Amino acid sequence: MERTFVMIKPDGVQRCLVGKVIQRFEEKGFKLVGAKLMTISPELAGEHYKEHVGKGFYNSLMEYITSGPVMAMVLEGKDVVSAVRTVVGKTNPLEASPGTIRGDFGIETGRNIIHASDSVPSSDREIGLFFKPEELQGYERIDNVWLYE
Ligand code: D4T
Repeated sequence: MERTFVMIKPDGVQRCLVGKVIQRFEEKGFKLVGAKLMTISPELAGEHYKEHVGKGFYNSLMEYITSGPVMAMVLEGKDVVSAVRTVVGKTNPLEASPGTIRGDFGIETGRNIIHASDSVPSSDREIGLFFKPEELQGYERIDNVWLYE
């Protein structure tokens, strides 16, 4: 089954949105297979966001993402990469639809609460950056037969 990497950013942790955000994914039907509260090192931040090196917002993005603890997670489910991006909403929270996490909880792109992988190759790379294989749990949700046809 497909997996994706999701991270509640320092603003989401500071604003006590961790529970609400995880609840949305759980209620949607996605399975939480890994989770940890951690502070990202500058090295890990640089690796994670290496595609943005040289962009105008890069330095402020590095400062923001390393400024406090984040909640890193791995979710599993059918088409979970694109489905989670839909639940998360557009990068700019003011453009994100109501009902999405960014649309409901945020205002600015530089404080947009949450990250989610944008493709299967990205999710593989990001899960590998943040989690060791033994930190991911294999189990079956008890409601699995009611989530999947
Ligand atoms: P992430 O990667 O955090 O899930 O965000 P997105 O996938 O939705 O958006 P992105 O890769 O284009 O941007 C990564 C990260 O940089 C911040 N950012 C982005 C910013 O501060 N100013 C900007 O103009 C842009 C485009 C927000 C998310």
